[in-house]
Amino acid sequence: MSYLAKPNFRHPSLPVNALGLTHRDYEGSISTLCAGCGHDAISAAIIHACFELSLEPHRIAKLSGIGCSSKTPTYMLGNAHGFNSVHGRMPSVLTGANLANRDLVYLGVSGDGDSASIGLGQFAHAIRRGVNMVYIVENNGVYGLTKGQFSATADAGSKSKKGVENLDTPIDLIGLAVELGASFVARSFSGDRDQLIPLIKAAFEHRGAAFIDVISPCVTFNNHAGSTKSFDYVREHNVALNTLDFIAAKPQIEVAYAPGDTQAVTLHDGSEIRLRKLADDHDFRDRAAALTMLERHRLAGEIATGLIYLDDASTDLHDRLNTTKRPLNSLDTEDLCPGAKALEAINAALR
Ligand SMILES: Cc1ncc(C[n+]2csc(CCOP(=O)(O)OP(=O)(O)O)c2C)c(N)n1
Ligand code: SF4
Ligand SMILES: [Mg+2]
Repeated sequence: MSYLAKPNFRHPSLPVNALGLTHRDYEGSISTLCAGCGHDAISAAIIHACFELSLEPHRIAKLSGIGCSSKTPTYMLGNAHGFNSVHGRMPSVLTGANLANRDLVYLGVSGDGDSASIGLGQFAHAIRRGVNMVYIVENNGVYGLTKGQFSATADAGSKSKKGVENLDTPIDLIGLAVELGASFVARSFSGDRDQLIPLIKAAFEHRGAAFIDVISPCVTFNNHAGSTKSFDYVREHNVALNTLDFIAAKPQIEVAYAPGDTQAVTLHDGSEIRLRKLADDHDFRDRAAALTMLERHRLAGEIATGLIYLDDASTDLHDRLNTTKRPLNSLDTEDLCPGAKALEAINAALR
């Protein structure tokens, strides 16, 4: 059996969101991942973010590739649309689905092997095209599902469980996403729920390619001394750039935030994120500064987390292609065949 259904019973007084749904309505099957895997904490954060945003589960499309990380959509959002694609091919499947039906909320879940190794080209083109999606990489530096080989995000000098040193230069998906034109770029840690949940919520309300790299330790193959993706290493080297609170446009949801030295950013649906800068010098609207900042922390052996880059006036693939505002399955003959007069006008314009 590849999945275990969760029992339906629930506490009668569980809190409900604006849709009258409980947290349980956003859960999926019981996880079959190793106990303590970082990926399960990310699933919990996604579930919580969707519950708090009152997203209608049937309006969410969750897509993934292959890997332990790509299995996780089964463990969340059981009432959403799901597509478990081929290894590294999630971005093109998501792009096609998004073009066909822009009314759904797209969540791409991937791994560092899935996106930085076999799927690197797919990752690059979905990001640079500005596909409206939340793209989450659950980054553990290894191929967990196939028993712990180094992935392309493993740091040079990082040691495998058997003591072998990785000699290759790592790919930093965050730097790459900024370079490629992602309009929302953030990094977080599966062990930091307070930082991760508001980032996921803000990413859902952003229009354009929102990318979140989440360091997610693999407790079975990459959580030892010498690994730079272990729980201990990430806790010791984590430099948070900012703290965030997400303020939903919908009045039913209240979020506490510390007034004072915060900076408010309005997202596309009218929601706000409020950021308190922790590192004095990081301006998340400055693309060039984001790249310099990443390099500075990399050289110091630190992992910069938080909102790294945001273009709050971003566009998405539909804006760029000037596509119809309606899902393709709602178009009828009249829309698709506007008649001889319209055809004559098009032909005249081409003469
Ligand atoms: C075309 C193809 N090549 C190779 C594989 C074998 N394979 C399955 S999962 C995987 C790597 C998964 O690593 P990652 O995306 O980092 O996910 P994790 O298990 O670490 O969460 C590989 C190489 C495959 N399934 N399909
Ligand atoms: S092998 Fe690693 S990545 Fe896969 S479920 Fe276990 S701990 Fe998680
Ligand atoms: Mg991995």
